[in-house]
Amino acid sequence: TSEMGNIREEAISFIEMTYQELGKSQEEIQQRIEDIEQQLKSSGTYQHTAEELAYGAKLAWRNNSRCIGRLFWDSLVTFDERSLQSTDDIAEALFRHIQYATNEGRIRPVITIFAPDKDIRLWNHQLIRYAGYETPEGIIGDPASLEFTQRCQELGWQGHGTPFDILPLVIQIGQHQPKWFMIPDEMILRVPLRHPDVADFTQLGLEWYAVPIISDMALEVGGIRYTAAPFNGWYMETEIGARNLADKDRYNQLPAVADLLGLQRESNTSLWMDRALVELNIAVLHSFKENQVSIVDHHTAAAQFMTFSDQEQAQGRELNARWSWLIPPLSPATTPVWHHSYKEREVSPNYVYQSPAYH
Ligand code: HEM
Ligand code: NRG
Repeated sequence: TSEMGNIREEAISFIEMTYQELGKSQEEIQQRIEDIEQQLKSSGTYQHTAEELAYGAKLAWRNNSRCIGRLFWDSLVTFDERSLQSTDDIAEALFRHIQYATNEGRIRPVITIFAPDKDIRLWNHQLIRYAGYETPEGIIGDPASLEFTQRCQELGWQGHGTPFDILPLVIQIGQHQPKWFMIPDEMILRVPLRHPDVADFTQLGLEWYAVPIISDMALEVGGIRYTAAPFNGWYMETEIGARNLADKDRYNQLPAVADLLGLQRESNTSLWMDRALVELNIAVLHSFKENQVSIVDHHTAAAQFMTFSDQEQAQGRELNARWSWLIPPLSPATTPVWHHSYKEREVSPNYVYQSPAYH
Protein backbone atom coordinates (compact mmCIF):
# COMPACT_ATOMS: atom_id res chain seq x y z
CA THR A 1 0.00 0.00 0.00
CA SER A 2 0.96 3.62 -0.42
CA GLU A 3 2.25 4.30 3.08
CA MET A 4 5.18 1.89 2.66
CA GLY A 5 6.62 4.23 0.07
CA ASN A 6 8.48 1.44 -1.73
CA ILE A 7 8.71 2.95 -5.18
CA ARG A 8 9.37 -0.33 -6.99
CA GLU A 9 6.41 -2.13 -5.47
CA GLU A 10 4.17 0.90 -5.93
CA ALA A 11 5.23 1.19 -9.56
CA ILE A 12 4.60 -2.47 -10.31
CA SER A 13 1.17 -2.55 -8.74
CA PHE A 14 0.20 0.68 -10.53
CA ILE A 15 1.40 -0.60 -13.92
CA GLU A 16 -0.33 -3.95 -13.51
CA MET A 17 -3.62 -2.33 -12.57
CA THR A 18 -3.49 0.37 -15.24
CA TYR A 19 -2.35 -1.85 -18.07
CA GLN A 20 -4.99 -4.45 -17.25
CA GLU A 21 -7.74 -1.82 -17.18
CA LEU A 22 -6.45 -0.39 -20.47
CA GLY A 23 -6.60 -3.85 -22.01
CA LYS A 24 -2.87 -4.28 -22.63
CA SER A 25 -1.21 -7.68 -22.98
CA GLN A 26 0.77 -9.57 -20.34
CA GLU A 27 3.91 -9.08 -22.51
CA GLU A 28 3.46 -5.32 -22.53
CA ILE A 29 3.08 -5.34 -18.75
CA GLN A 30 6.24 -7.41 -18.27
CA GLN A 31 8.21 -5.26 -20.71
CA ARG A 32 7.13 -2.03 -19.06
CA ILE A 33 7.98 -3.33 -15.59
CA GLU A 34 11.45 -4.36 -16.75
CA ASP A 35 11.94 -0.95 -18.30
CA ILE A 36 10.90 0.75 -15.05
CA GLU A 37 13.25 -1.49 -13.04
CA GLN A 38 16.10 -0.40 -15.33
CA GLN A 39 15.24 3.27 -14.79
CA LEU A 40 15.05 2.73 -11.03
CA LYS A 41 18.43 1.03 -10.98
CA SER A 42 20.20 3.75 -12.93
CA SER A 43 18.45 6.86 -11.55
CA GLY A 44 16.49 5.90 -8.44
CA THR A 45 13.26 7.05 -10.05
CA TYR A 46 11.26 6.56 -13.25
CA GLN A 47 9.08 8.52 -15.66
CA HIS A 48 5.45 7.84 -16.43
CA THR A 49 4.33 7.79 -20.03
CA ALA A 50 1.68 10.39 -20.88
CA GLU A 51 -0.90 7.60 -20.98
CA GLU A 52 0.07 6.27 -17.55
CA LEU A 53 -0.02 9.77 -16.12
CA ALA A 54 -3.49 10.55 -17.45
CA TYR A 55 -4.88 7.23 -16.27
CA GLY A 56 -3.18 7.62 -12.89
CA ALA A 57 -4.91 10.98 -12.41
CA LYS A 58 -8.26 9.35 -13.23
CA LEU A 59 -7.61 6.50 -10.80
CA ALA A 60 -6.64 8.98 -8.10
CA TRP A 61 -10.00 10.69 -8.54
CA ARG A 62 -11.86 7.35 -8.59
CA ASN A 63 -10.06 6.33 -5.38
CA ASN A 64 -10.56 9.51 -3.36
CA SER A 65 -12.83 8.59 -0.47
CA ARG A 66 -14.06 12.15 0.15
CA CYS A 67 -15.34 13.06 -3.33
CA ILE A 68 -19.05 12.72 -4.13
CA GLY A 69 -18.47 13.64 -7.80
CA ARG A 70 -16.62 10.49 -8.85
CA LEU A 71 -19.18 9.16 -11.35
CA PHE A 72 -17.34 11.21 -13.97
CA TRP A 73 -13.84 9.96 -13.15
CA ASP A 74 -13.18 8.62 -16.65
CA SER A 75 -13.82 12.00 -18.30
CA LEU A 76 -10.91 13.80 -16.60
CA VAL A 77 -8.72 15.73 -19.07
CA THR A 78 -4.97 15.80 -18.31
CA PHE A 79 -2.60 18.56 -19.36
CA ASP A 80 0.89 17.09 -19.18
CA GLU A 81 3.17 20.04 -18.37
CA ARG A 82 6.09 18.09 -16.91
CA SER A 83 8.58 19.77 -19.24
CA LEU A 84 8.07 23.28 -17.82
CA GLN A 85 11.03 24.68 -15.87
CA SER A 86 10.23 28.31 -15.02
CA THR A 87 7.63 30.03 -12.88
CA ASP A 88 6.61 32.15 -15.90
CA ASP A 89 5.89 29.08 -18.01
CA ILE A 90 4.05 27.45 -15.13
CA ALA A 91 1.89 30.56 -14.68
CA GLU A 92 1.01 30.47 -18.39
CA ALA A 93 0.01 26.82 -18.05
CA LEU A 94 -2.19 27.67 -15.06
CA PHE A 95 -3.89 30.39 -17.13
CA ARG A 96 -4.53 27.81 -19.87
CA HIS A 97 -5.99 25.45 -17.27
CA ILE A 98 -8.34 28.11 -15.95
CA GLN A 99 -9.59 29.01 -19.43
CA TYR A 100 -10.00 25.45 -20.70
CA ALA A 101 -11.75 24.33 -17.50
CA THR A 102 -14.03 27.38 -17.36
CA ASN A 103 -15.13 27.00 -21.00
CA GLU A 104 -17.55 29.95 -20.64
CA GLY A 105 -19.43 28.13 -17.89
CA ARG A 106 -19.67 24.62 -19.38
CA ILE A 107 -17.04 23.48 -16.89
CA ARG A 108 -14.70 20.63 -17.86
CA PRO A 109 -12.92 18.48 -15.24
CA VAL A 110 -9.19 19.05 -15.81
CA ILE A 111 -5.85 18.39 -14.13
CA THR A 112 -2.55 20.04 -15.04
CA ILE A 113 0.50 18.06 -13.95
CA PHE A 114 3.95 19.60 -13.46
CA ALA A 115 7.34 17.93 -13.00
CA PRO A 116 7.48 15.69 -9.91
CA ASP A 117 11.23 16.05 -9.28
CA LYS A 118 11.77 19.84 -9.17
CA ASP A 119 10.02 20.61 -5.89
CA ILE A 120 7.42 22.80 -7.58
CA ARG A 121 4.80 24.14 -5.20
CA LEU A 122 1.71 26.25 -5.72
CA TRP A 123 1.11 28.26 -2.55
CA ASN A 124 -2.57 28.77 -3.34
CA HIS A 125 -5.19 26.45 -1.83
CA GLN A 126 -7.25 26.93 -5.00
CA LEU A 127 -6.08 28.75 -8.14
CA ILE A 128 -9.07 31.08 -7.86
CA ARG A 129 -9.96 32.20 -4.35
CA TYR A 130 -10.91 35.35 -2.47
CA ALA A 131 -8.54 37.31 -0.24
CA GLY A 132 -9.22 37.95 3.44
CA TYR A 133 -8.06 41.05 5.34
CA GLU A 134 -7.90 41.77 9.05
CA THR A 135 -9.06 45.39 9.57
CA PRO A 136 -9.93 47.48 12.66
CA GLU A 137 -13.61 47.03 11.69
CA GLY A 138 -13.24 43.26 11.47
CA ILE A 139 -12.38 40.79 8.74
CA ILE A 140 -13.13 41.73 5.12
CA GLY A 141 -13.32 38.94 2.55
CA ASP A 142 -12.74 35.23 3.15
CA PRO A 143 -11.40 34.54 6.66
CA ALA A 144 -10.00 31.24 5.36
CA SER A 145 -7.51 33.24 3.26
CA LEU A 146 -6.11 35.52 5.99
CA GLU A 147 -2.66 33.95 6.26
CA PHE A 148 -2.12 33.38 2.54
CA THR A 149 -3.32 36.93 1.79
CA GLN A 150 -0.67 38.25 4.19
CA ARG A 151 2.05 36.21 2.48
CA CYS A 152 0.92 37.67 -0.86
CA GLN A 153 1.13 41.20 0.53
CA GLU A 154 4.63 40.51 1.87
CA LEU A 155 5.60 39.44 -1.65
CA GLY A 156 4.41 42.83 -2.94
CA TRP A 157 0.87 42.07 -4.07
CA GLN A 158 -1.87 44.54 -3.16
CA GLY A 159 -5.61 43.87 -3.20
CA HIS A 160 -8.43 46.38 -3.54
CA GLY A 161 -9.85 45.53 -0.12
CA THR A 162 -13.27 44.35 -1.34
CA PRO A 163 -14.91 41.21 0.08
CA PHE A 164 -14.25 39.45 -3.24
CA ASP A 165 -10.67 40.27 -4.36
CA ILE A 166 -9.11 37.43 -6.36
CA LEU A 167 -5.73 36.39 -4.95
CA PRO A 168 -2.66 36.10 -7.21
CA LEU A 169 -1.07 32.79 -8.20
CA VAL A 170 2.06 32.13 -6.14
CA ILE A 171 4.54 29.66 -7.58
CA GLN A 172 7.73 28.39 -6.00
CA ILE A 173 10.43 26.15 -7.45
CA GLY A 174 12.75 24.54 -4.90
CA GLN A 175 14.22 27.06 -2.48
CA HIS A 176 14.01 29.95 -4.94
CA GLN A 177 12.01 33.06 -4.08
CA PRO A 178 8.33 32.43 -4.95
CA LYS A 179 6.89 34.53 -7.79
CA TRP A 180 3.34 35.91 -7.92
CA PHE A 181 1.11 36.49 -10.95
CA MET A 182 -2.23 38.25 -11.15
CA ILE A 183 -4.89 36.30 -13.02
CA PRO A 184 -6.27 38.48 -15.82
CA ASP A 185 -9.81 39.59 -14.86
CA GLU A 186 -11.38 38.33 -18.05
CA MET A 187 -10.24 34.78 -17.27
CA ILE A 188 -12.22 34.63 -14.05
CA LEU A 189 -15.88 33.71 -14.31
CA ARG A 190 -17.88 35.04 -11.36
CA VAL A 191 -21.54 34.56 -10.55
CA PRO A 192 -23.38 37.41 -8.76
CA LEU A 193 -25.97 35.85 -6.48
CA ARG A 194 -29.67 36.64 -6.65
CA HIS A 195 -32.80 34.80 -5.49
CA PRO A 196 -35.63 33.66 -7.81
CA ASP A 197 -38.35 35.32 -5.70
CA VAL A 198 -36.62 37.64 -3.22
CA ALA A 199 -35.72 40.72 -5.25
CA ASP A 200 -33.81 42.39 -2.41
CA PHE A 201 -31.40 39.44 -2.19
CA THR A 202 -28.94 41.29 -4.46
CA GLN A 203 -28.52 43.90 -1.72
CA LEU A 204 -26.32 41.39 0.08
CA GLY A 205 -23.76 41.94 -2.69
CA LEU A 206 -22.77 38.27 -2.74
CA GLU A 207 -21.03 36.37 -5.50
CA TRP A 208 -18.94 33.24 -5.96
CA TYR A 209 -16.45 32.16 -8.63
CA ALA A 210 -17.39 29.43 -11.08
CA VAL A 211 -14.52 26.95 -10.88
CA PRO A 212 -13.00 25.30 -7.78
CA ILE A 213 -9.40 24.34 -8.67
CA ILE A 214 -7.65 22.64 -5.74
CA SER A 215 -3.94 23.39 -6.02
CA ASP A 216 -2.33 22.40 -2.71
CA MET A 217 -2.76 18.62 -2.79
CA ALA A 218 -0.23 16.19 -4.25
CA LEU A 219 -1.09 13.56 -6.84
CA GLU A 220 0.49 10.24 -5.83
CA VAL A 221 0.84 7.68 -8.64
CA GLY A 222 2.92 4.51 -8.71
CA GLY A 223 5.31 5.74 -6.01
CA ILE A 224 5.81 9.15 -7.67
CA ARG A 225 4.57 12.31 -5.97
CA TYR A 226 3.41 15.18 -8.16
CA THR A 227 3.58 18.12 -5.77
CA ALA A 228 2.01 20.56 -8.23
CA ALA A 229 -1.04 19.07 -9.92
CA PRO A 230 -4.06 21.38 -9.69
CA PHE A 231 -7.42 19.79 -10.55
CA ASN A 232 -11.01 20.90 -10.87
CA GLY A 233 -14.55 19.77 -11.44
CA TRP A 234 -17.61 21.93 -10.84
CA TYR A 235 -19.28 22.96 -7.61
CA MET A 236 -21.98 21.26 -5.60
CA GLU A 237 -24.16 24.15 -4.40
CA THR A 238 -23.80 23.33 -0.70
CA GLU A 239 -20.06 23.98 -0.85
CA ILE A 240 -20.89 27.63 -1.51
CA GLY A 241 -24.33 28.06 0.07
CA ALA A 242 -23.98 25.84 3.15
CA ARG A 243 -20.29 26.35 3.95
CA ASN A 244 -18.32 29.13 2.24
CA LEU A 245 -21.00 31.81 2.63
CA ALA A 246 -22.71 30.34 5.69
CA ASP A 247 -20.08 29.15 8.17
CA LYS A 248 -19.56 31.51 11.11
CA ASP A 249 -15.82 31.50 10.44
CA ARG A 250 -16.24 32.10 6.71
CA TYR A 251 -18.57 34.73 5.18
CA ASN A 252 -21.16 34.25 7.99
CA GLN A 253 -24.15 35.40 5.91
CA LEU A 254 -27.01 33.54 7.63
CA PRO A 255 -28.01 36.44 9.91
CA ALA A 256 -28.09 38.87 6.96
CA VAL A 257 -30.10 36.43 4.83
CA ALA A 258 -32.54 35.82 7.70
CA ASP A 259 -33.07 39.57 8.17
CA LEU A 260 -33.71 39.96 4.46
CA LEU A 261 -36.33 37.22 4.65
CA GLY A 262 -37.92 38.90 7.68
CA LEU A 263 -37.25 35.97 10.01
CA GLN A 264 -37.23 36.33 13.79
CA ARG A 265 -33.70 35.66 15.04
CA GLU A 266 -34.49 35.76 18.77
CA SER A 267 -35.35 32.10 19.11
CA ASN A 268 -33.64 28.95 17.85
CA THR A 269 -37.09 27.38 17.67
CA SER A 270 -38.04 29.48 14.64
CA LEU A 271 -35.35 27.54 12.73
CA TRP A 272 -34.30 30.83 11.16
CA MET A 273 -30.83 29.48 10.39
CA ASP A 274 -32.22 26.47 8.60
CA ARG A 275 -34.68 28.57 6.57
CA ALA A 276 -31.97 31.08 5.66
CA LEU A 277 -29.67 28.23 4.67
CA VAL A 278 -32.21 26.76 2.26
CA GLU A 279 -32.91 30.12 0.60
CA LEU A 280 -29.19 30.86 0.28
CA ASN A 281 -28.65 27.51 -1.45
CA ILE A 282 -31.63 28.18 -3.74
CA ALA A 283 -30.01 31.50 -4.67
CA VAL A 284 -26.70 29.79 -5.50
CA LEU A 285 -28.37 27.18 -7.74
CA HIS A 286 -30.65 29.75 -9.39
CA SER A 287 -27.81 32.16 -10.17
CA PHE A 288 -25.41 29.55 -11.56
CA LYS A 289 -28.21 27.98 -13.66
CA GLU A 290 -29.35 31.32 -15.04
CA ASN A 291 -25.77 32.21 -16.00
CA GLN A 292 -25.32 28.76 -17.55
CA VAL A 293 -22.46 27.87 -15.24
CA SER A 294 -22.15 24.16 -14.36
CA ILE A 295 -23.23 23.28 -10.83
CA VAL A 296 -24.90 20.27 -9.21
CA ASP A 297 -27.43 20.23 -6.37
CA HIS A 298 -26.77 17.84 -3.50
CA HIS A 299 -29.69 15.50 -4.33
CA THR A 300 -28.50 14.96 -7.89
CA ALA A 301 -24.88 14.64 -6.75
CA ALA A 302 -25.86 12.01 -4.17
CA ALA A 303 -27.84 10.08 -6.79
CA GLN A 304 -24.83 10.23 -9.12
CA PHE A 305 -22.65 8.95 -6.32
CA MET A 306 -24.99 5.97 -5.79
CA THR A 307 -24.73 5.22 -9.52
CA PHE A 308 -20.94 5.40 -9.22
CA SER A 309 -21.07 3.02 -6.25
CA ASP A 310 -23.21 0.51 -8.21
CA GLN A 311 -20.89 0.82 -11.19
CA GLU A 312 -17.83 0.09 -9.08
CA GLN A 313 -19.48 -2.92 -7.52
CA ALA A 314 -20.44 -4.24 -10.98
CA GLN A 315 -16.78 -3.91 -11.98
CA GLY A 316 -15.75 -5.96 -8.95
CA ARG A 317 -13.95 -3.05 -7.34
CA GLU A 318 -14.28 -2.18 -3.69
CA LEU A 319 -15.64 1.32 -3.09
CA ASN A 320 -13.43 3.58 -1.00
CA ALA A 321 -15.57 6.13 0.83
CA ARG A 322 -15.68 8.34 3.91
CA TRP A 323 -19.30 8.81 4.99
CA SER A 324 -18.72 12.00 6.97
CA TRP A 325 -17.40 13.80 3.88
CA LEU A 326 -19.89 12.36 1.41
CA ILE A 327 -23.08 13.42 3.17
CA PRO A 328 -23.99 16.97 2.16
CA PRO A 329 -24.12 19.67 4.86
CA LEU A 330 -27.74 20.48 3.95
CA SER A 331 -30.58 17.99 4.68
CA PRO A 332 -28.15 15.07 4.64
CA ALA A 333 -30.71 12.44 5.68
CA THR A 334 -32.78 13.20 2.55
CA THR A 335 -29.98 11.66 0.45
CA PRO A 336 -29.38 7.90 0.09
CA VAL A 337 -25.74 8.34 1.13
CA TRP A 338 -26.90 9.05 4.69
CA HIS A 339 -28.51 5.60 4.96
CA HIS A 340 -25.47 3.65 3.85
CA SER A 341 -22.24 2.82 5.62
CA TYR A 342 -18.92 2.77 3.85
CA LYS A 343 -15.42 1.40 4.22
CA GLU A 344 -12.36 3.59 3.87
CA ARG A 345 -8.87 2.32 3.05
CA GLU A 346 -5.62 3.91 2.01
CA VAL A 347 -5.55 3.38 -1.74
CA SER A 348 -3.13 4.50 -4.46
CA PRO A 349 -3.17 6.38 -6.80
CA ASN A 350 -4.73 9.21 -4.82
CA TYR A 351 -4.80 12.93 -4.09
CA VAL A 352 -3.08 13.49 -0.76
CA TYR A 353 -2.48 16.39 1.60
CA GLN A 354 1.05 17.73 1.79
CA SER A 355 2.72 19.99 4.32
CA PRO A 356 1.99 23.67 3.67
CA ALA A 357 4.31 25.33 1.14
CA TYR A 358 4.58 28.45 3.35
CA HIS A 359 4.30 29.23 7.05
C1 HEM B 1 -13.91 16.60 -2.50
C2 HEM B 1 -17.63 17.43 -5.48
C3 HEM B 1 -14.68 16.75 -9.26
C4 HEM B 1 -11.17 15.32 -6.27
C5 HEM B 1 -15.14 16.97 -3.01
C6 HEM B 1 -16.21 17.52 -2.22
C7 HEM B 1 -17.25 17.75 -3.06
C8 HEM B 1 -16.84 17.33 -4.37
C9 HEM B 1 -18.61 18.33 -2.69
C10 HEM B 1 -16.16 17.82 -0.73
C11 HEM B 1 -15.48 19.15 -0.60
C12 HEM B 1 -15.53 19.77 0.74
O1 HEM B 1 -16.34 19.36 1.58
O2 HEM B 1 -14.73 20.70 0.95
C13 HEM B 1 -17.14 17.28 -6.76
C14 HEM B 1 -17.93 17.57 -7.93
C15 HEM B 1 -17.12 17.39 -8.99
C16 HEM B 1 -15.81 16.98 -8.49
C17 HEM B 1 -19.39 18.00 -7.96
C18 HEM B 1 -17.56 17.59 -10.41
C19 HEM B 1 -17.03 17.00 -11.46
C20 HEM B 1 -13.46 16.34 -8.77
C21 HEM B 1 -12.28 16.14 -9.57
C22 HEM B 1 -11.30 15.72 -8.73
C23 HEM B 1 -11.86 15.68 -7.40
C24 HEM B 1 -12.19 16.37 -11.08
C25 HEM B 1 -9.87 15.33 -9.04
C26 HEM B 1 -9.46 14.97 -10.24
C27 HEM B 1 -11.61 15.56 -5.00
C28 HEM B 1 -10.77 15.43 -3.83
C29 HEM B 1 -11.56 15.82 -2.75
C30 HEM B 1 -12.87 16.16 -3.28
C31 HEM B 1 -9.33 14.97 -3.80
C32 HEM B 1 -11.14 15.86 -1.28
C33 HEM B 1 -10.62 17.25 -0.99
C34 HEM B 1 -10.08 17.36 0.41
O3 HEM B 1 -9.78 16.36 1.04
O4 HEM B 1 -9.98 18.52 0.89
N1 HEM B 1 -15.56 16.86 -4.31
N2 HEM B 1 -15.89 16.92 -7.14
N3 HEM B 1 -13.16 16.06 -7.47
N4 HEM B 1 -12.86 15.98 -4.64
FE1 HEM B 1 -14.44 16.21 -5.87
N1 NRG C 1 -15.21 22.96 -0.77
C1 NRG C 1 -14.28 23.72 -1.55
C2 NRG C 1 -13.85 22.97 -2.81
C3 NRG C 1 -13.44 21.53 -2.56
C4 NRG C 1 -13.50 20.67 -3.79
N2 NRG C 1 -14.80 20.68 -4.41
C5 NRG C 1 -15.02 20.35 -5.69
N3 NRG C 1 -13.92 19.91 -6.35
N4 NRG C 1 -16.19 20.48 -6.19
C6 NRG C 1 -14.88 25.06 -1.91
O1 NRG C 1 -14.25 25.89 -2.55
O2 NRG C 1 -16.04 25.31 -1.56
N5 NRG C 1 -13.81 19.75 -7.67
O3 NRG C 1 -12.72 19.38 -8.12
O4 NRG C 1 -14.80 20.02 -8.38
